[in-house]
Amino acid sequence: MASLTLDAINTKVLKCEYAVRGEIVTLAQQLQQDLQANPGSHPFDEILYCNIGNPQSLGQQPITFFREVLALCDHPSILARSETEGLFSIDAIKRAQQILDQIPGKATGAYSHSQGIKGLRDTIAAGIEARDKFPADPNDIFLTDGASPAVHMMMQLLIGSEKDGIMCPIPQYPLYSASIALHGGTLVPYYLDEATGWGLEISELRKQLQAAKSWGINVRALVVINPGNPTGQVLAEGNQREIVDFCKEEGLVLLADEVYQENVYVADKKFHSFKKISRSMGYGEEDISIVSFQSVSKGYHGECGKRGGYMEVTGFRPEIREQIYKVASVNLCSNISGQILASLVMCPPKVGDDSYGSYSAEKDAILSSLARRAKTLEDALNSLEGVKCNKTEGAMYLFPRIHLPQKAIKAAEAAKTAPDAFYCRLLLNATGIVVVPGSGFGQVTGTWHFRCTILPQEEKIPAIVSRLTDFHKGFMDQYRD
Ligand code: DCS
Repeated sequence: MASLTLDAINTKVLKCEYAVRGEIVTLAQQLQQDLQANPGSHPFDEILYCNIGNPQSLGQQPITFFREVLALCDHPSILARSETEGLFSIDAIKRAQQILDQIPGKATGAYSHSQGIKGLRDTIAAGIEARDKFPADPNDIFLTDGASPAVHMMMQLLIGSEKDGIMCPIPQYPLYSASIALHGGTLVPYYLDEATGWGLEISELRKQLQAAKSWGINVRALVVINPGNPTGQVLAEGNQREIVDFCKEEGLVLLADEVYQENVYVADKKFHSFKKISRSMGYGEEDISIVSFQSVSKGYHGECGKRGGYMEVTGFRPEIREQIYKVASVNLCSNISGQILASLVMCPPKVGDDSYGSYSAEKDAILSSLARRAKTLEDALNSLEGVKCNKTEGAMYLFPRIHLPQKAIKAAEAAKTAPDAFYCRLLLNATGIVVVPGSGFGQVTGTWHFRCTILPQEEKIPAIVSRLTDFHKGFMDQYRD
């Protein structure tokens, strides 16, 4: 046996947990192998992965325009062929040419500037300006391999020891708890209020900040995920203003996770970036530090595997910016396909462009289908005994609360597992549906939840609803107190 033992490795790695790909998913993979080897070996014929926000793995098709541009950039010799004009849309050809002209040597196989290709950052800044109606500076953009490395980079910058605290919502997307653990900081929780649709109360922020200070924690930043993961709420503008004021007064960096900015499904809510809100309040660079995270993985495009994203970093002193640049440069640069996609996401075809019709039809079909799926699943969950599910206003998830009977909680204890994990495991074994226990995201002690994505293709939703309903009825019949 090799000599390295668990007690010799970094304890921060041992402490770090990431439930979205945790034990329930490992079990699902085993069941899938069983099904392949022995069809009919389980009471279902396929595994339905509702555990991860990975739309294309469940059949969502990529946006044609985006892939045309990517293909042309990656194999520019196609641009010289006479038949290309018949095969690709005119604006995709034009955009690919423009992008290639912005890349030194027209080489997508070369390293770029550590913040990303300047021309692409110009496009992204223009896209942010068009979205927010406030100026954006291409030098504030750091292109990254998805939002995850950007979050890690900021944690690396902000956390020196366990005395450094980062305020995070509970429930939260476990990238935050995991990266705080990996960097050895302290997660300072603030609880979202389930009873008010996962409301974010400033009084709760104040209370938790004071508590952390009293333990000697230096709180450096506040994470806000808007639209929320796993909770699906979209913040009201007034609430965002209060959050901006809170960060400004307390001198906290506002880490604004805005990766679901395109995923809003309700007419009475709109996405507003925190930078726009703060600028509209008259605050400038000197008043507040904001980092906005964006990704190509989410929205209507769902290009998770391409690993593209950026952070827009505003309100930092030049000497801190240099340090961020240094950290970015240690990674050399993010991948070029992801960089190109980030520029396309922030600057898609416009009215009058050749691709506009197909682009907007594809986008609208995906977003309106997601909204219908969310509503159908939410209604189904709310019809179950002891289940209460807030509305999915945005993002890609439902996070229902399950009131588990004492008998089920005792059975979970006997099985040495958390009650919500117990429920999720039985659900998987009975139906093939993979969801993530609420404990992976954090929840008020004594309450139990699970997270289910709204991503399975629409024609699969009725089967999911009926399997889930049958399972839940059976579960309650077995465990009702
Ligand atoms: N921020 C939030 C709120 C996310 O939900 C995710 C991914 C990320 C950042 C990071 O994504 P990228 O690195 O791909 O840009 N969401 C995970 C989830 O909950 N399910 O799938 C992945």
